[in-house]
Amino acid sequence: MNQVDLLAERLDTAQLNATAVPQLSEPFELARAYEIQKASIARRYERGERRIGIKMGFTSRAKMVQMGINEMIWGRLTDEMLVDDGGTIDFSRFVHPRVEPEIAFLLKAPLPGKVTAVAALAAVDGIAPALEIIDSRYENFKFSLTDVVADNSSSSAFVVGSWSSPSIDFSNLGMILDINGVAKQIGSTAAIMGHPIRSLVAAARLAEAAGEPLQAGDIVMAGGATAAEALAPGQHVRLEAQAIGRVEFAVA
Ligand code: OOG
Ligand code: MG
Repeated sequence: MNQVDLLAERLDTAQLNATAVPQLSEPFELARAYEIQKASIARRYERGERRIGIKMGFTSRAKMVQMGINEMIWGRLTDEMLVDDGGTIDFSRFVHPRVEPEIAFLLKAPLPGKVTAVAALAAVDGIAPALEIIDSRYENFKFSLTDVVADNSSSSAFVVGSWSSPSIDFSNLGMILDINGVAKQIGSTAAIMGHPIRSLVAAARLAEAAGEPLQAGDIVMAGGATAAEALAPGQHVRLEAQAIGRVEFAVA
């Protein structure tokens, strides 16, 4: 097996078994990290999972500061990662999951390569409050830029609320991440690159550069607006977003 396939298998197995692995440590280029991500996701596709969109990471200062990484990243989302709004996740399926408040886009048209914010908005069918459950496969949730990219940018599950029309001004909507009735993080969609549409513009560029341009029907997660919060069994997690509603799940 070559190095890419070997590391892809290691990370995929860590995800399947919910057991942490050491950081990859060998230095390699960012492009190599994305190759490992692609090979690891290919293993999931071989098991019958289907790509349903992509997620953006480190699109807010709060996330960059929390994890010490200053570069935007992306990862693939599969149907298996999607949790019903109001559903329950099984804590034992994860290593050390965290949750963060996001906004999701649903596309009604392809979004190739370099597009303007106006063109990106025109391709959006709906926007929704969303919760991303991130779970690093690395010990102690510690990683370098290339480590996290190889690990599909910590993607593990996500919950999407009801879709609203993108004609709503979503540049600065208040967000409250509440766990067991306590507000843990308070933020705004403005924390996502000043306006979440910029995250979609970047997503279109990065997906195209990887040879997988965004398609109609794709979901794009814009990235956490605040720092992430650790999850534990017994929690009930809810995001209340101004004007576009709420989304929630429980941890068993
Ligand atoms: C990496 C994933 C970052 C976001 O929304 O910024 C991310 C991580 O923090 O583990 O999903
Ligand atoms: Mg995220």
